[in-house]
Amino acid sequence: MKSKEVLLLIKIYHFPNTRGLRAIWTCEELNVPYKIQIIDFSPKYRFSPEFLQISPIGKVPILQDDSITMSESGAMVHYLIDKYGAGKLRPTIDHPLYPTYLEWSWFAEATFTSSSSEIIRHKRAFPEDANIEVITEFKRRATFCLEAVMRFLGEKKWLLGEDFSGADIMMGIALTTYMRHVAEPFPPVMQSYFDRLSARPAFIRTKQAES
Ligand SMILES: N[C@@H](CCC(=O)N[C@@H](CS)C(=O)NCC(=O)O)C(=O)O
Repeated sequence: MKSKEVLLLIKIYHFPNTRGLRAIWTCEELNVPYKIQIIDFSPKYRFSPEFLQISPIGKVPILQDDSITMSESGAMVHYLIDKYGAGKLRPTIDHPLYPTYLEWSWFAEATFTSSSSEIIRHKRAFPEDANIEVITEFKRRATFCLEAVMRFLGEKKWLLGEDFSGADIMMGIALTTYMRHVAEPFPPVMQSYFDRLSARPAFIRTKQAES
C-alpha cells in the first residue's frame, strides 16, 4: 500500500497498468491526497465474498471516498473533478465545449477501450485457443476508434483545444490500453498527443505511484 500524504481520505483499489490510472492521474492533476491499494488480481480474490462486497462484478478500479464506493473509472474521474477540482479540468455546464468534454470522455471508455478490452477478454477466456479472427476484428474496431480520435484532434493540443481536461485523462488511458493490447504503432498525430500526455508531471507521478 502506498501513501501520498498522512491525511488520506480517498482509497483507490488498483492493479498496475489498468483503468485505476484514471482516478490516480486525476488526483495527481488536482493535488488531492489518496492512497492506492494494489489488489491480488487473481479471479480467486476478485470473486471472493470480501472483494465482491466493494466491487459488484469483481473488477478494478474501486474508489472509496468516505462513505462513497464507486466502480466505474470514468465516473470516478468526473466525480473527483466535480468535487475537488474547483473548476479545473472541465468546462462549465453552460460552456459550448461541455458536450464535447462528455462525448470524448464516454467515447474513450464505452467505445474505444471496450474494443481493445475484447482482445484481453478473449485471450483470457481462451488461453489455449484464442481465435485470430476475433482478435483481428477487435483490433480493427479499436483502430477505427483511434482514427476517429485522430481526425477530431487534428492540430489541437488537447481534445478541447488549449485546455487539458478530464476527457484527455480518459483518452490517455484508452491509448495506453490500445498500445498494450492492439500493439500497432501510433500515427504521428496520435504519437505527439500521447507524448504530450505522458510528459505531464501528474502523469509521470501517476506511473511512479503505481509501481
Ligand atoms: N468500465 C469499467 C471497466 C473495469 C474493468 O474492466 N477493469 C479491468 C481492469 S482495467 C478488470 O478488472 N478486469 C477483470 C475482468 O474483466 O474480469 C471501468 O471503466 O472502470
